[in-house]
Order: sequence, then structure tokens, then C-alpha cells
Amino acid sequence: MPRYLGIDSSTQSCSAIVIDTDRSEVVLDLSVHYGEELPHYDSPNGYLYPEDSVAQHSNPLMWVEGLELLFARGREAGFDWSSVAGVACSGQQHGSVYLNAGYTEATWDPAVPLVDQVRPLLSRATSPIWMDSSTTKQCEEIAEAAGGGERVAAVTGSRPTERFTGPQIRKFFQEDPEGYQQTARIHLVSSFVAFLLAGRDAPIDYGDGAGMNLLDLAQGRWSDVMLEATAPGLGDKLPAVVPSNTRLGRIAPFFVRRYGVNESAEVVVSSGDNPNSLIGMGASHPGTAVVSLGTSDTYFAAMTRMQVDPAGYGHVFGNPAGGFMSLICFKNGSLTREEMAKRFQMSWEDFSAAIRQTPPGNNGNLMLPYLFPEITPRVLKPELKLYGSGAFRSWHDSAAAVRAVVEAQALSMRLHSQWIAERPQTLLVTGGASQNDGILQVFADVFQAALRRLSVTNSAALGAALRAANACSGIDWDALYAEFAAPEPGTIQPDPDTAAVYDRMLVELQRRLAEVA
Ligand code: ADP
Ligand code: XUL
Repeated sequence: MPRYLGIDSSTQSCSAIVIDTDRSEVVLDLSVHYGEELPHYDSPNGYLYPEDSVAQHSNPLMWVEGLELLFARGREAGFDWSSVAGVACSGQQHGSVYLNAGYTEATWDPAVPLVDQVRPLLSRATSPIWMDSSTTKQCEEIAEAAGGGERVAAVTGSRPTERFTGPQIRKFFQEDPEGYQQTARIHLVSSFVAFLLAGRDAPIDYGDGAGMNLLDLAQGRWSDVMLEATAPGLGDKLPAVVPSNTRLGRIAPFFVRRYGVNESAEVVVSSGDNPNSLIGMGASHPGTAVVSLGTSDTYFAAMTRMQVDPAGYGHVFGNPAGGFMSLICFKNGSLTREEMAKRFQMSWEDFSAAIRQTPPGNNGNLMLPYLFPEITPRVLKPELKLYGSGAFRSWHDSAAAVRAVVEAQALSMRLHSQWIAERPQTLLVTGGASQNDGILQVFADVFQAALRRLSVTNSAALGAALRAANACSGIDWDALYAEFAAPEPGTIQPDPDTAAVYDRMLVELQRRLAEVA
């Protein structure tokens, strides 16, 4: 009965999925919502500062307590932890945890809650997370010291980016030099959880390490130039960096004694939530891309070789199955579509019908769909800009307005993913808006690719469980994907007659974007 546990430590909650590879079943699926279940951390949404603050931190002890709670919940639900043969973790990317030299002596005492044993090891009380964008100055300094933003992207896969760990570490070093000096180990959220599970130092994998602006991604080692440009003595404070299938040894006796976990259960190196999701969605082979239409829209895909986005918007991370992956994030996703539905008092069925009533190319009507400041491309002053017929521009053509938002979103995604050499033959679509046939038809036509729906929930935790199975038992990816990440039956086919219309529109969109971005 080989069972593998995947744990995801994410922004608002942590969750655990156990898969049984003999029965091809998910046998446990649990989560702990920080805001609701650990209210003493004053973090209703998992973080400490108001939503609109440029700085954003979380209390790492909340993550420790959440982790223990998962094991306790499993036991309360009657789950037999001794059936688990291996565990791997996923973590929200970029966030960092700072430990003093005491971490080398840590041996978890089964009689004491973990949180009380970790508290004295912290050299920084809070952890900056991915929502923190307070390091523009540090990004500029790092770019300057490392030979420019493009050079940094060529080495690390991304230009210096505010939420990435390196700029965050530099800020800590500048604002609290003493705290920085007291710090003996800096973990990512994911490697910190592996440290807790293994009860000893844990490495970082290429998937999550790439989100730090510190890793020489092609070489698979920390970049001396980036370390030096970031903070003095940083190399000694970072764990080793290793491939994503590295086994770290047995789980700490703490979990065996306290929760009955199998003493021979192995811990596999952690990775970031996006690299884990690539696995959890069965998309680690080049040629398949995932389009996630959630709160934001994201596009991610496996890549055969390391290539970077010349425009500087996309990121490159290690692909846990080997090679690389891209990640591109568009902030104006579902919330912008929702605003359009609200404006015209449409249900999602009406929204889909509006798309069906209007022709591909929208009779020449085009919209720049920026209700919020956009990351890809960088649009700082958001605006819904309309070009085309008078009725359209004066908001009197609701069906055209609806189609225009979706066409612009799909075209922008195609435009900003063109730097990735592999053209997707299949797009796997997921997220709330993937229920909408009208929206999906536009994406199929714009990309001229067949679409398949994926209904995997919690792909990051599932991906971690699949990584544990692959690393510990050698079951190959295709076999795991067939059992746990199969797309729903049926495809949405592109209409080849729309190809030329969208080729022309892409050029038009590019021209309009150049005026505002
Ligand atoms: P996240 O995981 O980012 O929180 P989801 O993937 O759950 O988000 O997507 C939620 C969004 O999906 C909602 O904001 C909503 O606008 C959108 N959504 C839900 N159902 C539909 C639908 N039928 N058509 C279009 N959009 C939808
Ligand atoms: C990716 C990113 C987020 C976090 C949190 O660059 O910042 O997706 O991983 O989920």
C-alpha cells in the first residue's frame, strides 16, 4: 500500500494530500485555514499588513503550527500515518525564513509542540512573502552591481523582481545589519517546511531556488556574482541547491512518536507552488501549456532549454521533472471579466452567449482591458480603453464589450508567451473561468490550439505528492499523470478560419499596447 504525502504551505492555508499509488486514489485531503483556525496570529488572510501595503510579511510560526495541525487533524480523522512511505512539500514562492546558528543543533523533542521549539531559532520575527513589493531600490542596486537587469535575467531567469528573495534579503541586511549578522540560515518557505519535517538542514531545489534572483539556473548553483551583488557573506547562509527529486532521508522521529508516521518515511526536497503545480497538472512535458483562469490569469509551460523573456515580464524556474518552466502572470483576469459581467448585469451564461453572438475579430472592435495596474505588460495607470465603432466606444454594445475583454486577454497571453520556443499543441485550462465555453472558444481560436479542461484541485499539494512518489518509488510521470491528473474527456477545437483574423489583431493589439505600456 504505497502512499505518498504532499504538503502545500500557501498564503492563506496549508494543506495535505495523500495519494495511494496502488489504488490510484487520493486517500486524504485536508487543509488548515490560518485566518480561521489560528486567529492568534492576527492574519485573517495569512499575512500581517493591510492588503494595500507595499510591504507584506507573515509570521513563520503560523506555518509551523499549521503544519503540526495537519498531522493532528489526519490522526483525529482516523488516518493511519504509518501507511505513508514518502513526503514532499510545496511552498508559496519567494518568501523567506531566517534562522540563527541554533538551527544546527535542532532535535525536535516529541513532548513539546514544534512551534515552541522553533521560536528560539528565529533571527527575524517575520517573513517577507511574495506579496511584498517594497524592494524597488534594492532591485535597482542589484541590477547595477550585477551588470544590468538583462544580465541578471540571463543568469537567474528573471530580472531583479521586488518579491524575489534576493532583493528581500538585501533589504533586511540594509535595515537590520545586526539581525542579518545573527542569521546563520535563510530558507525559502518550502525548504523551511522540509527542515521541520526532516529535523535537520534541508536544501532548496532548482524550481523554487529560481525565484530568488540568486541561482545560476543553467549551471544549477548559486551565482557568485548575484550573491555578491545582494549581501555580504550570503553564500554561507544559504542551504545547498539540488535537483527536485533529491531524497533527504527519513522523517524526524518527532512525527513518528507524536503522530505515528512510519519511521522509514522519506522526505523529498521541497519545491515552489508553481513548479509543483506544473507536476500536479501533468504538464511537465514541453508542448503542453497550462492556462489558469483564476483571480489572475497565468500561463505556464515546460521548456526544453533555458530561454528568458526579452521583454522582462516572464519568469523561468526549474521544472521538477527536469529542464525548465516559464511562468507568466496577468493581473487583469477574472476580476476584470467579472466587472464586465456586472456592468451589463450578465450571468456567466449570458456572458458566454454574448461571445457566441459576436464574430471572431469583433468587427474590428478592440479593448485594452486594464481595470487594475497590470504586471504583463507593465501598465501602471489602469484604464479600459476602447477602439472601434461609435456604439462600442460609448459602451452601447454590451456583447462586443464582453468579447473585446476576452479577446484582448487571450491575445495578450499569446503575445507575451511568444518568447517561449515551444508552441503549445494543447492548452490545459483550469481555474474558475474554465467552466465558461465562450471564453474557452476565444482562447482556442486565438492560440489555434486544442483546449482540454483540467479539474485538478489543489494542484500544488497534489504535485508534491506525485514528486514524492516519483522520487521514492521511481513511478514515472506519465503513469502518475494518467492516474491523478487526467484532463476531462473532450476537447475544444480551434476554428482554423479564425487564424488570419487573430494574426492581424495581434499586430493591432501590440501597436495599441506600445502607446500605453
Ligand atoms: P483562485 O484560485 O485564483 O482564487 P479560481 O480559479 O477559483 O480563483 O477562480 C475564481 C474566479 O472564477 C471568480 O473570480 C469568477 O470570476 C470566475 N468564474 C467562476 N465561474 C465562472 C464562469 N462560469 N465563467 C467565467 N468566470 C467564472
Ligand atoms: C509566483 C508568485 C506566486 C507565489 C504564491 O512568482 O509570486 O504565484 O508563488 O503562490
